[in-house]
Amino acid sequence: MDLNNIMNELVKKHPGELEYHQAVREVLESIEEVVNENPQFESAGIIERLIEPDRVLSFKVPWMDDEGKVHVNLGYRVQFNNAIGPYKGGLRFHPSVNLSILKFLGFEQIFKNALTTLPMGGGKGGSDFNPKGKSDNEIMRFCQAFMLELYKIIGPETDVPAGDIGVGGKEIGFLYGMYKKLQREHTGVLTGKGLGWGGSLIRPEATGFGTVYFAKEMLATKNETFEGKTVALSGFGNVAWGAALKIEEFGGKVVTLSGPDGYIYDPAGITGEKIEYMLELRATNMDVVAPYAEEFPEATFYEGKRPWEVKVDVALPCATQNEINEQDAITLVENGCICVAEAANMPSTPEAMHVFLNSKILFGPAKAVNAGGVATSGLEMTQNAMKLAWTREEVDAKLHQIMVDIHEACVKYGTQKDGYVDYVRGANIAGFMKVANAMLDNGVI
Ligand code: NDP
Ligand code: 2IT
Repeated sequence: MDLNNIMNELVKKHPGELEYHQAVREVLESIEEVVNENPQFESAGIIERLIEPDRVLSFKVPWMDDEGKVHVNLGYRVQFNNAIGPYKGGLRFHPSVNLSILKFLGFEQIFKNALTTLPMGGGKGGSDFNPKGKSDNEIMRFCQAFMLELYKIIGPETDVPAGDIGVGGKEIGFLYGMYKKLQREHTGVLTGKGLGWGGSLIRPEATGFGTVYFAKEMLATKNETFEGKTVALSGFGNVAWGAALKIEEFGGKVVTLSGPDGYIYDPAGITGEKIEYMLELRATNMDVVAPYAEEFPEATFYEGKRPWEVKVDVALPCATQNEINEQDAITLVENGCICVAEAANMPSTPEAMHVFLNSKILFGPAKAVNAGGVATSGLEMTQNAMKLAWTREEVDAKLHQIMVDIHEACVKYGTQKDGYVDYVRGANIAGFMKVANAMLDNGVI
């Protein structure tokens, strides 16, 4: 495989799509060796077919605000690869959303979903709609307008969207309502649904819980646990919330969270009611964490900064892509951080990732670490198909087992000669082999 040539061609075809190039390059670097060992992949054009989405739907979303003014946003769905199951992946509503970001997310999703062991292909969608400061009625009208286009290409056996940044239970409810009206069917076409209309227990907590289950396995390889460890979290959304709950249960102490305005350092620990306060803060739709320090005076707010300067044992980025740069990574390592597990998608820049890998600390990449979210979406699809609901304990036990299995797959494919586990390589190779073999079996399509 000629990696540089493939990358040059990709960049030429899709100039300026930097996040997409970044995600593809990372995977190709990891799998180069196994591709070279398997000439059947090369002759079947597996790499060239894998790095280009099957199709992209792009549409405009006109909607009316509470004052009667009309706005036009852009909407997308990237159906990347369905070799092992229906397209599956979240919807992101954030002003930064563009095709490059959705293609990077859709591409990552292919391998992440393969790692879950469940039959799901990869996809992603979203809009540059900014939920910040919008009323519930405005969000409802936007979601309805978005679904008026999206419904044409999704379905419970075709493509099953879910939440991501800016899309939680409320938005899924509005989207589902419109889909149901248009298609006149009540099926598992979206995941992250409310418990009363087809949702699964544990789905809201799943990404955060799964992250901590995975990090626990990583720590165990060094005979370590969360007990007594300090943990830095970024973000203050759904994923950060679930992670904080589970870290508290495992005896760790979360000392930071962050938003676009800066970060909070709470040396007393973000526990109990403070974790619930995080959700309240998020629900205000105002994109700020500063009020936390007013509510809990033992905490300090650092404006415009990121939490990676705080001395901690474990770091779990839970906000967004490229939120840890090279200098942040150096600071974390110099401060004695022993484990970084990516709950957000692609939160470390390539330079930061190299710092972590070169210093041989435990480093878990997003597609393995945060796979618990989509895995539980897969469990929601199973429950919908069976038309029954599992208990909290049943779903949690399945999620836990899936994370243990993903960890094992990473160790199997990522252990180096010196015994160091390169989880990036492990996750990329394990996910790739499954998808590539399915593509081979299905012929050139
Ligand atoms: P939420 O919208 O609930 O929270 C996202 C958090 O990140 C918010 O605090 C948000 O603040 C912050 N954030 C977003 N963009 C930026 C930015 N540019 N700079 C600083 N902070 C930012 O989303 P989730 O918790 O669902 O998602 C968090 C991460 O986890 C994302 O990377 C997502 O892709 C990933 N993920 C989510 C899964 C899920 O099931 N929800 C599953 C797997 C991964 P604000 O909105 O104010 O900018
Ligand atoms: O990035 C992700 O894996 C998600 N946002 C969850 C996707 C899903 O379909 O549950």
